[in-house]
Amino acid sequence: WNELNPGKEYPRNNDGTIKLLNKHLQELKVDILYHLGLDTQNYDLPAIFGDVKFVCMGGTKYRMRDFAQYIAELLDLPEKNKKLVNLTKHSQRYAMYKAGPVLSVSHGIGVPSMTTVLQEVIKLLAYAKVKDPIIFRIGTSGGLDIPPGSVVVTSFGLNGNLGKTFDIPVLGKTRQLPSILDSRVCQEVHSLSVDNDDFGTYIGGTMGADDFYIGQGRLDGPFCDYTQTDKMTFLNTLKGLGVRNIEMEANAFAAYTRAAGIRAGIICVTFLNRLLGDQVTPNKATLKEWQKRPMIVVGRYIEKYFEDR
Ligand code: R2B
Ligand code: URA
Repeated sequence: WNELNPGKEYPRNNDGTIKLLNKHLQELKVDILYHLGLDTQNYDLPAIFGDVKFVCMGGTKYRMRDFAQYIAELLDLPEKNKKLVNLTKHSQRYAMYKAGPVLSVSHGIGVPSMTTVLQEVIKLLAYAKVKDPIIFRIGTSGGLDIPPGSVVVTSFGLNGNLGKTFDIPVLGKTRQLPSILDSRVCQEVHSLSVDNDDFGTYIGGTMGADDFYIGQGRLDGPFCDYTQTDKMTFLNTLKGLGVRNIEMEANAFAAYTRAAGIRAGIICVTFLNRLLGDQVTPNKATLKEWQKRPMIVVGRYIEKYFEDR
């Protein structure tokens, strides 16, 4: 398991609500969720968010608004005819939309931006007394040896040193948190890929890099002191480890959701095949179309969850 969560099971209360593994929180009269622009005193969090079952996170505000709109239509929710409001508008950092039981939250680029909002979302879910939630990341990535436009469902996260951990300095010492995702969620999401989709859906490891350029072995950044051969050796090593795509959050997302004991999945579209190049060349319309693919795949999972109940 790990040091932040030494137990062997998901930390849950008997009713399925989340147990926060931080006893210091009990000393707070009010907890301010600063980046969400919410707090436990001025907002009735159970009334506003208590019915949430799924949280979907992704890089941009626009994409996450589109996703909330898509879910409202898919589940035929009353929100489909309303203008969705950004529930974090007081913070101005991120965006969060609610479509019935689905929260759609932007997280920006990279680990620090993502983990900041993710941790406040985890506290929000606990304060709102949400039961057994599942958190998805729907994102974009560079693929390894699969056609651009493919979807990857992440089976494990990998860091830039090829370890299956998220490494974070805490009080001057680096902790290594395992980057493991719920394998059932991964398999179930993948099983909902459909034969007549016009894209392939793959299961594989995802490297979360701390940089878009040299951190992902690119040759087109402002600095580069390695060769094309070095790059290819590295990408082929990743491929040999079962890595299918590279983005900038997967290992930390897997580690923190696991530390909190919340089931999670990562579903990304690939914008290019990194074995063939570094530049993102498809036009804007194509990229926009491709970004819908993780939404379609996760939408199927959410739709099925409510159909089966
Ligand atoms: C994928 O795309 C972004 C960089 O372009 C980053 O947030 C990621 O993980
Ligand atoms: N996002 C990344 O982090 N890398 C890519 O190659 C494409 C999108």
